[in-house]
Formats: sequence, structure tokens, C-alpha cells
Amino acid sequence: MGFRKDFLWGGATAANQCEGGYNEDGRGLANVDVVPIGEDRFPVITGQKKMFDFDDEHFYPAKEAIDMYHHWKEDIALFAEMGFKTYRLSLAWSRIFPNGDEKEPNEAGLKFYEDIFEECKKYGIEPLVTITHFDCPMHLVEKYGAWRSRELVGFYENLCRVIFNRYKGLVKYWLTFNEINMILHAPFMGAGLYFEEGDNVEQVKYQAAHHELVASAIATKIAHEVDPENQVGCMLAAGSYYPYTPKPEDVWAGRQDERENYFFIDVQSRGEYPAYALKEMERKGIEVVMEEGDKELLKAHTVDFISFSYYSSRVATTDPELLEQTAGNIFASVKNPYLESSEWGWQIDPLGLRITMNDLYDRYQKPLFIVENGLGAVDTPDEKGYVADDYRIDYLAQHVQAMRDAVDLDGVDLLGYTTWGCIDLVSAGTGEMKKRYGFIYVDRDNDGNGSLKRSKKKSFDWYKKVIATNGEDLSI
Ligand code: P53
Repeated sequence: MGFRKDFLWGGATAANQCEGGYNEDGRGLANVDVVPIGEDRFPVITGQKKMFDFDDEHFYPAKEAIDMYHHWKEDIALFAEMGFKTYRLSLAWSRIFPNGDEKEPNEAGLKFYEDIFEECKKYGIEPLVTITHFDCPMHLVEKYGAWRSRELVGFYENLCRVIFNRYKGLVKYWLTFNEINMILHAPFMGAGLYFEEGDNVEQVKYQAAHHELVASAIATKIAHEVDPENQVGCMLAAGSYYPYTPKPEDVWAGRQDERENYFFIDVQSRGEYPAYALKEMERKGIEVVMEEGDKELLKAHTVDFISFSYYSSRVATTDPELLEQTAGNIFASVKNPYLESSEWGWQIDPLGLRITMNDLYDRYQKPLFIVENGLGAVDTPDEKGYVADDYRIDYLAQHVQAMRDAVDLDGVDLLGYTTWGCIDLVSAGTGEMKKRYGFIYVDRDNDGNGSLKRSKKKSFDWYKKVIATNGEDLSI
């Protein structure tokens, strides 16, 4: 009983939130670079405010982030010390193809990740690679309108061919698009989409989503052709919906909210547009343009496993007053009165993880991989610089227990677990450094001050023990 022997314990990061080095060694500018911290962040990441380059009034935290570009050896050594079996990271597309539409890749970018993978190998750490974690080269945004253009499929295909061939034998686990459903909620940050006056926003989003779905199927096809050992997953920002009341309308609202997310995974895992989505699009007047062969591609190249992030469950309601309170959140969800919240208002629900795992496993019957989970919190180092983050340990222990229940008691097939932001990094939602997730503290603040020094928090030793006992010992 318990987790499988080869369970992949580890941690996760994304290039734009940790690397920095935004213009080094030929790297091109990307959408994720030009999203500032502060009140303009929300309009920029949702594609309502145009910011295609840096200006002097804003601070752009991704430019330097935690400078992993120059600290990766040290950071991987720390991951290895914790006993990581896997490290989830993403590739910055614009390091490999600075503009996105070149024929030949940038060797320096390819080499950077190759060195990282070799380093992981040294420690027996299996890389889990997100091909795109929100990033899109700015040249593709400006010239083609990013994923609204069909041409992006071809550029993404080139990227995939190059990386699958180059990293063959070094990387086996791949995710095509991080939180693919984020395109609906943060379309600029998630997919480089910016909306002009008069745009039919829904139409643009679903057309772009179709392009990503086709690109994902092509990536899966090529990955399997290049190396039959390759395992490709989709990636969903998950969290099941609970109806606010047993009122049938609330239950139905929950079903609909859930389908908005499942839509993507239904296509990637079952290989076709589900009936409810076709009907909904028809009602909304959304016409997705498909090319000949798209349907066959989607059907023939479904994913091998289902990966997802889980931070919280969600609540659905039809009550207009309650709905009002959630306006302005990326994932608008009503507060659940039975749950506690983090300092950022994210509700804490370990049982919700078990519920979500069951929902996904029942629906797709493919192995699951939890690739993000964790607590964003304010950490205050003591005079020696030590962070005693019992609150984080508590959160993680409860979630690991819940996933163990899903495995042991419900029979869910779970490949692994990578906590989000295993080393402190920049928050995607807010751009803050202050919202920390790591086992490793990084000395840097919201304004970019700090020595970037890395130090182990209390949770570092805790997680090391969890991994060493394959999840048996969760005690503090
Ligand atoms: P942060 C919400 C908002 C933005 C990104 O989020 C999100 C979510 C949660 O689903 O998705 C993931 O940094 C994402 C990561 C991100 C993490 O959640 O706002 O894949 O890039 O950092 C946590 O606290």
C-alpha cells in the first residue's frame, strides 16, 4: 500500500518566474517579461491594457526574478539534497527561438537547458518539462497576434521537433501547455492574447485555444515518434466545484463552471470536442475554424497522463450578490464558509484535492500527476535568517495525506507530486516575491532588493524526510 515505489517526488518552477536573465545569450523578449507588478498587472495579464515593452514607470519582476539563470547549479544541488526524484521546470521559448519564427534555434538557449538536464541526471533527478509555461515570444505576439493565428501551430511544432530531438534520452516526461485553461482567465499572460476594440473576445479565445489544442496533439505525436519512451501530459488548473447550496440551479452552475475547465482536457485526453462544448459555442455564436485533418489529429494523439495544479476547491452559485464579490479575481470563486483562507485569500481544502483527483481519474482513467500544490505565505526570517514555516508544513502534510487517501482508499493511479515553487520565486498572479511557496528561502523583495542568497527553511528538512519515507512519515 501507499505510493508506488517509483513515485516521483519533487518540486516545480516556471522559467519566467525564476530564471531572470531576460536578455542574456540571445534570449528574445516574451509576453511574460512585460507584465508589471502593481495595479496594472491585472489589466495587462487579461489582455485589456497594452504593454508590449518595458516603460520607466513600472517594475517588471521577471527580468531578474531569482536569477536562477546564474544559480541553477546551486539550486539543483539543494533539490538533490532534499532527495528530489523529479524536478519540474519550463523552457523559455524565446531562449530557444528568440523571435519564435526562425528556422534555426539559438544554440546558447538549447545548451542552457541541456546543462540543467545533465546536472539533474548526475543526481538521478528525472526532469519533468513544461514546454510552455505561459510564455510566448513577443515577436509572435506583435507580428501574428500570438495564438489567435494558426501559424503559431507551426512555430510550436518547430520548437517541439528541436527539443525532442536534442533532449532525447535526457527528458522523458513532457507537458505541452501549463494550465491550458488559463487562456480563458489571463489570456495575455497565458497565451499572448491582447484584445483590440471590437474584438469578439470569446471567439478569439476559443480559436486560440483550438490552435493550442492542435499544437498539443502534434507535440504528442512527434514526442512519441522521436522516442517511444516519451510520456506526454496535459496540464489543467484544477479544483473541483462545490455548489454553494443544494439548489439545483447552483448544482447546475457548478457543472457548467467545471465544464469550462474540463473542455480542454476532454479534447486532449479523449480526443474530441465534447457535445456540451459544441452546443455552448453554437449558442454563443463562437465558430471555431478548423483545418482539414484537425479532428483526426486530436483523436489520434491523446495524452498519456493527466497533470494538474491544485491549490483550492471552488464554489459555484447563481446568487448575483455573491458573484459580485468575486469580480477581479483570475479564477473567480465564491468563498466557502467552511474553509480557512491563506493570506492571499486562497481557501485551504485538502479533502478537495482527494475529490479533484477522483473526479479526474473517474473521468479520464489515465494516470494523474500533481504538478503544482502549495501555500503562498509571508515568511519572516529570524535574526539568523531561518524561516520556521510550520504553517507550510501543515498545509503540505494535509494535502499529501489527502492524496495518499486517494491512492490507498480510492485506487487512483498517481505518478508523482511536485510542489509549486520549491524555491521561492515570483508570483504569477500578483508579481510579488513576498508570496512565497518554497522550501528554500531567497533573499529578494517585491522591489527587487536583496542578496539573492538561498537558505533552507524548516520545511526543507520536513520534505526531505517525507521523500525518504516515500510519504509514510508526515510528522513535523
Ligand atoms: P501565484 C492563479 C493565478 C495565476 C496563476 O499562483 C495560477 C493560478 C492558480 O491556478 O496558476 C499557477 O503565483 C501557475 C503558476 C503560479 C501558481 O499557480 O499567483 O501555474 O505559474 O505561480 C501559483 O500564487
